[in-house]
Amino acid sequence: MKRMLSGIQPTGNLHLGNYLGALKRFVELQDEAECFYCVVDLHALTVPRDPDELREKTLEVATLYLAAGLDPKKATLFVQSHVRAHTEAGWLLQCVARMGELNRMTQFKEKSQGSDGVVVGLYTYPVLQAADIVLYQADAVPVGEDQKQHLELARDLAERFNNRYGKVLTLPEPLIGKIGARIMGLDNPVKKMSKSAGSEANYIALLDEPDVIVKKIKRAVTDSENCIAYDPESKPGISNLLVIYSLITGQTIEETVQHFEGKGYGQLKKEVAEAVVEHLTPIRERYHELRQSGEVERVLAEGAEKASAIADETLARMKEAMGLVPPF
Ligand code: AQP
Repeated sequence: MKRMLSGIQPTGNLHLGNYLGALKRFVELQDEAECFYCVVDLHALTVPRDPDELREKTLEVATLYLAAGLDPKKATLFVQSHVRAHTEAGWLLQCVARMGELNRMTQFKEKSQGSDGVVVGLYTYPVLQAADIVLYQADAVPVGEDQKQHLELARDLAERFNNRYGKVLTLPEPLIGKIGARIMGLDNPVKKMSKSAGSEANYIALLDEPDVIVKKIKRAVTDSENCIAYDPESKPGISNLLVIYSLITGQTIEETVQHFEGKGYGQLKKEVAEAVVEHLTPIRERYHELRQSGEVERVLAEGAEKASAIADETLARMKEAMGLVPPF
């Protein structure tokens, strides 16, 4: 059975892009593979955060994992900072990674925008991400398109480690959906939907109330042609709505386009909003039930124990291969 690892940062409101590009797929994969899913709270520290908000958001993401359908009997759910091996393995891989390859990371360039004020962790976090993955000897990592470059780095680091110190680490493959790997911002459909987008009109949060969802989709930027067709290059807004509808309803893009043939943009927006509201309502309701129950903390404690057992074993093998002296 293949092993998968992935994570989501507790950096803001989890949105439909995170759901369709990652979380929904996490749920599907739990029946096919041995899955480890974490809330990557250490990654969130790469940008200054209010400590209370970080605590709150970490539990929020973990609760959304459960509310969206992840089952702790099938998948191991944990918080990254609860498994100490991550930071240690991160250091070991920093001693394998090269400045040149980190300089090429486009996410760092975008998020730092050349400023001297960014923290060192933002620069080195792709290496910590590589450590997250190799510790579990993951064969595959389900992510959205934006993480592809980081995944390539993780694979390169694992390969370099193995070439230098002997075969210890599994080389991970990115698992990127053919469609939905890049849900675009509603207010700006040429850029990806993002938690850190300036405006809330950019995204549909998984916990948005139905009236908010309807309003945001109604205001989504489209074009002036009034012709429904799937063409991400020339019709990014309409194509984005079609992708959302198709992933939520389980129809192909072709079936979706056919369904909307001859209809206007108003009808498209209405039906997309209805489908999204119908899909997200049970998740939002379950989320609120779970947050009151204390169940999440229990699941995370159990998950950290299971994850640590595997991560500690790989870490010991890495240390031994590198020439560190036991006890590990
Ligand atoms: N727009 C998107 N479409 C499809 N997948 C997406 N993902 C993120 N945005 C989209 C996928 O969601 C997973 C978790 O992402 P993350 O929280 O670790 O960080 P991110 O990729 O940086 O997400 P955001 O929303 O853009 O957060 P901020 O604004 O904080 O940087 C990943 O698998 C990601 O690919």
